[in-house]
Amino acid sequence: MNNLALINEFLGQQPNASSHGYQIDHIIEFCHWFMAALFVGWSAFFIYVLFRFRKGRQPAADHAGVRSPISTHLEFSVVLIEAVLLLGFAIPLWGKRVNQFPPGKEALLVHVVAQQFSFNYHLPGADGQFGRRDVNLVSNSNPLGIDPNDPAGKDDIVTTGELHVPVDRPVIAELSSKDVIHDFFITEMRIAGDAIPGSLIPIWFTPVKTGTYEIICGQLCGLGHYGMKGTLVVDTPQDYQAWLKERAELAGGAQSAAPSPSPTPGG
Ligand SMILES: [Cu+2]
Repeated sequence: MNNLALINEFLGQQPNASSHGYQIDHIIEFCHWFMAALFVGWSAFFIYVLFRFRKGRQPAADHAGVRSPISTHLEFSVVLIEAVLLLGFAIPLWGKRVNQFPPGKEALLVHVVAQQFSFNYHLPGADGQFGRRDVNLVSNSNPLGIDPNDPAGKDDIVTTGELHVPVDRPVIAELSSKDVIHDFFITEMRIAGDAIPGSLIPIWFTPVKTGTYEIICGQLCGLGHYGMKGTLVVDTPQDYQAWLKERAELAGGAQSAAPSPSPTPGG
């Protein structure tokens, strides 16, 4: 990390843990420095004006105002820099995120279903097929309404609160919501996407550092919004396989034992 990037850290940004995050960090870093320069410039100008046009020196108003063209040039430069930031960097970067998804087999596909006030995750299990979901089958013990008669859903894994993914493999999270608009936001992965009822919205990222990261809801979604958090654990491939196995065993046990679901926080 170069010294200029320290402004992001100074302003409280979490360290990046995704493959594309450095591009976003560069833009944020440039914006911070640009805003810092504007802040210093405008503040200096304001203080100068207070002093230069004080009543003692300027008893009568000058109706012609400023004659120097410098302010016009400065204003134009600010607009130009902002246009370059937006059209040259921000929009192309966004275009890459939404148009260049990793090809099917390479990425791990997870269905993320948001609800007040937690995130549920649906994984396809060993067969790689997602079971059918039906809103009419949603219950406390079946939060995603997975059809028990669909063979593809038999080995599916459903978890709430904690999601594990392997390091260095692209993850596509397909976002949806059971109630209101939520936002699936992982700051370290430099990714966020709204979860909107009636829509399936895919987002993707590639984690490059193992560790535990916080997932937060980025939309004010109700009284329990503050507590709508989850955990993303980026595992080594071996740890990830172990987690999958553990979840699969739990799911198998759950079908026969049918334990009561854990309460959701703030709900
Ligand atoms: Cu929410």
